[in-house]
Amino acid sequence: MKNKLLYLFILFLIIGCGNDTVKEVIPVVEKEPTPPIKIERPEFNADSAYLYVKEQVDFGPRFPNNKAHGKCAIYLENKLKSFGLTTMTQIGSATTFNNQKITIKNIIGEYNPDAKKRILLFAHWDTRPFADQDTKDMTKPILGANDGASGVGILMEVARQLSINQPAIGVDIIFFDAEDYGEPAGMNNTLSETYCLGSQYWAKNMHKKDYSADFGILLDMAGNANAYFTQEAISMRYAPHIVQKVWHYGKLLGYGNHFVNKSTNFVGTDDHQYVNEIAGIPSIDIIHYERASGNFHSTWHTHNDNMDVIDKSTLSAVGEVLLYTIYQEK
Ligand code: AHN
Ligand code: ZN
Repeated sequence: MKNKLLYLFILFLIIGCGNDTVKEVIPVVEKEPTPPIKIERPEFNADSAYLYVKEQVDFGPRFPNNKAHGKCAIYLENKLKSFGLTTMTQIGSATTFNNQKITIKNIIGEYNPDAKKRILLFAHWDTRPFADQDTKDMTKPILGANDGASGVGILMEVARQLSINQPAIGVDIIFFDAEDYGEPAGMNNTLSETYCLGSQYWAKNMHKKDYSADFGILLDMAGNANAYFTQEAISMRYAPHIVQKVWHYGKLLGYGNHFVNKSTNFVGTDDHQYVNEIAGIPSIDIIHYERASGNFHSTWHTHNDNMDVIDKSTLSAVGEVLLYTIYQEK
């Protein structure tokens, strides 16, 4: 009885109140927070990548026909072989812009040589025989820690990881020679063809008859701190879908600060141009863009391109994105 009265009283209260005080009660359902996308981060050891960069730099400047170049070529092939890749050194010849006859050594490693579906990873391993962007000792050769050794060091650690965690596809790694024996700027307008002599040689004389890969990724000057990789023009012309895919993975892994949504037009060329145009493999270039100058890294073609430039967190970012890309392919 007492309860009934209470109900009536409450009912009376509700009816008696105006619309402005009685609010429709919407049940609040606690919304589940959207779970963060779970990304399986591939294993990549920046310390070993750094060591592979340093071991190259420790040989000294490495340009065609010099002694350190010969020693480093053996080191690179042996290292790839030690990770279980099928290796070879492709020997070729070329004439440089200043009429030097050079022997080209392209170092090649195949992972899963019988797999039909393949991707190609590449970087140049030679270093510039002069320091034309420096203000002193311009005729002396540079160490090329970033311009040369960085891309190779990252790919070497990628190769080591592939031997531990096997991918579903085949992966080819090529360290191109004689990328950086090109003519200094301002001499003539056929300048760009004097660069990338190793990749031009390979594209015209592939190491296997009818060699093909689904796509290619070039690393060049990808080891400095705060690296800023833009979507570069040659990559966007020939392989925009690969740029989009790799940059998307970069963001997924939390490296949107490196893999930025900005397109740029670099001055000059790079090895991927010939892999695209002669070998017909859609290929992209992961290369740092210097915002202050709109050019390459500030130490480019100077004696400051030494181990001080190399940053382990950049090596990790690039290496993880590459491995993630490989493991996503089926
Ligand atoms: C030119 O300067 C024409 N190309 C630059 C390509 C390059 C040099 N990448 C690294 N070093
Ligand atoms: Zn260079």
